[in-house]
Amino acid sequence: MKEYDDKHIKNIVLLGSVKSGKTTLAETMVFEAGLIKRRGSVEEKSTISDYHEIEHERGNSVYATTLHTEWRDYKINIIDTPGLDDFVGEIASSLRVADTCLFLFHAQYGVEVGSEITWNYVDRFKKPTVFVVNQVDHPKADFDATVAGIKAQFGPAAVVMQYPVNQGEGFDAIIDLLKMTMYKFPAAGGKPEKLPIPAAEKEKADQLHNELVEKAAENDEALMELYFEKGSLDEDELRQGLKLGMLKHDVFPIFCLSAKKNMGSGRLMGFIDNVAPGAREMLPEKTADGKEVACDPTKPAVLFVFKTLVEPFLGKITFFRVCSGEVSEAVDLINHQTGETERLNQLFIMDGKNRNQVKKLSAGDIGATLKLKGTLTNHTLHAKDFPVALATIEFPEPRIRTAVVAREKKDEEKLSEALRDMQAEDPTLMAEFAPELKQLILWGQGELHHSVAKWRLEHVHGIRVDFVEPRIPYRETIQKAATAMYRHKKQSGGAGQFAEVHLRIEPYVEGMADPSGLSIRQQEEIDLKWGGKLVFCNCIVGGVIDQKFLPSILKGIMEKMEEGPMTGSYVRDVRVLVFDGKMHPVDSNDISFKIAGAQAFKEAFKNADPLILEPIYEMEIMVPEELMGDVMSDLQSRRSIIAGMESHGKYQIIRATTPLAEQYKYTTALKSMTQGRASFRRHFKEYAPVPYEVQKTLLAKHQAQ
Ligand SMILES: Nc1nc2c(ncn2[C@@H]2O[C@H](COP(=O)(O)OP(=O)(O)OP(=O)(O)O)[C@@H](O)[C@H]2O)c(=O)[nH]1
Ligand SMILES: [Mg+2]
Repeated sequence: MKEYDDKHIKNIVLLGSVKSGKTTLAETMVFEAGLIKRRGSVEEKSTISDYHEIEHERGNSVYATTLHTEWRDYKINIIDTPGLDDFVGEIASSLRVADTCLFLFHAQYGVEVGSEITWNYVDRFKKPTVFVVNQVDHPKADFDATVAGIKAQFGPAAVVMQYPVNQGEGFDAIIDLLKMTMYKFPAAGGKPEKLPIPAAEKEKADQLHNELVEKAAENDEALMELYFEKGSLDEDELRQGLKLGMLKHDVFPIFCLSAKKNMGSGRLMGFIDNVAPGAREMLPEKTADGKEVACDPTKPAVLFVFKTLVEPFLGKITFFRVCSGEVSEAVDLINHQTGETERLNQLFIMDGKNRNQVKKLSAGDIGATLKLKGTLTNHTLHAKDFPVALATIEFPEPRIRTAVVAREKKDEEKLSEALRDMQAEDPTLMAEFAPELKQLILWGQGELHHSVAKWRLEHVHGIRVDFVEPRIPYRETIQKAATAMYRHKKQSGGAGQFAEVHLRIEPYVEGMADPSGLSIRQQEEIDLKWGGKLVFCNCIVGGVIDQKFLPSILKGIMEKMEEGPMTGSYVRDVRVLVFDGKMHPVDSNDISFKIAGAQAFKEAFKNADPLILEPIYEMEIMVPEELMGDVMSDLQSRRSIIAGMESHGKYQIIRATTPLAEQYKYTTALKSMTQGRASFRRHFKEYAPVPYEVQKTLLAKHQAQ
């Protein structure tokens, strides 16, 4: 394979909604460059990028895949990402190492709901962006409406660079406003004929050309002066202005093409070569503590690991970007996070599952290696005397949960290990054993994300599992004060046991008054690890219980707080006042007071008007206007309180609060209600009392258990 230096490498990431044509475009870009003889298709399950079995099964990309093409003197590294928002983690990591984003839209659907989430990431990193309106050959393609949608959503920085002359099924020509040329494609696509702009299009093309020139000039004073002097800019000046604007996130050129018919990909690649900023033109990489690492091949080597993947038969692949310096085969680097030396025995440029072995990789390039043991996503590998830790990828928090059960008991340990490995590969998955629920909980981005995890457990790790409804982390509390006493007395043979505890419990609220009729001698305020508080007060008078037994009483109470009297859930927000009791000079000991404390607490709890609390989440659902009614009535059937609605272009944002217990499989429900055209975010809000009927059911269920 030809070697490219840092000045001839461009790194792009393909982003955009589901089925906008990212994978097809990646394939076309490789084919058009002559690197493959036959162009694969998503339908035939033969693309370079979607090579995983699960992607074939689903017909969607699931993993971000790296591949490359070569156009003129440049190597273009491409990362093809999945459009489904279940796989937003793949977008976050790809964006971290790409320089320019190609943001695709389907010309029939325009700006779709998922774009918003992806755009939040692009905007956060301020990566240069090109909008690509794909599928202009679609019978219902509407380029102008898509452009209007893009401008409404992403602002006036979006500027038309090309437009289709005859969109729809007969599409075969594009007018390019930088070159002021018409590109007419042969029926099979590929290399176009360059023609003058036809008279009928002249006026429109001139007007759009002027808009483009103004946009390019805006970004540089010298260019602005030139523009005022000459009334125009030449091609090179335009390119310069566009590049500056793209670097500042002030210009987003809009291209159009048909990836499927291979009409327009060559011109797009030409633009990437000539205008899209290269690795050296980007802002320097930042270290975790804010220092800069310039993309410079003459400096010591620094690699950032953005992805790891375990493939059957191949083992672990580690994907990295060379941020500084150069690496050659068999180089030893230090993993900053583990302090271990890792040897990169072989270096590869990955095209999907195909490995192209290379001797060296230079700053700005993206490559991979095999068999690194302790290196994970977000780690930095650096030359011996150049210790740096690069800023890491911030992955989105998981949105939904499920409980995982191994079908066979013997697999339980293997399951925990496999989940640990999968988490290292995909930090948007999170597995934890929840002691209060007594379940292994797997958090993820959506049900599809979960089902991919299940598929991997079965097919890669050989563990058959069931995903079951996770229990709800309820809480218990009280609504009024109650008093109780408990005497623990045991006389059997040897040493006896004796303890008597009298206590009062009260609902705890922030800043509550001191208790009436009791005076607190000592008070301990405990922030419970499951939320809320326990305030434990010693109100003993006259030493009826020795000071030394109070920790044991507290221990007994904590046991009941950890396994509440009603449903076995954690208890929160209680003040306990121990005010009386009795000791025996010989038989009293720690264990007796622990038992008496626990039992007195349990007794008092029953009489204190106990209440079950459930977790409530704030939901934000973005949905096309015409589907709002369905989504609202579904929310109401889930005991939600609608907090408001707000319109956002052709979408409505519904805000609601919904109990966690009503959200099982919500992403699937929402997908099927809206054919995947809605998205939602949620975060924990508070614990709130369950309705009376629900409490009754929960109590009955617990008693039956
Ligand atoms: N007519 C037409 N169809 C296209 C074009 N580009 C892609 N398609 C088809 O659109 C479908 C989706 O294409 P993909 O390339 O898988 O889209 P994607 O954006 O990678 O989709 P995800 O990975 O699921 O997000 C496939 O059936 C493609 O053949 C195009 O330019 N014109
Ligand atoms: Mg795809």
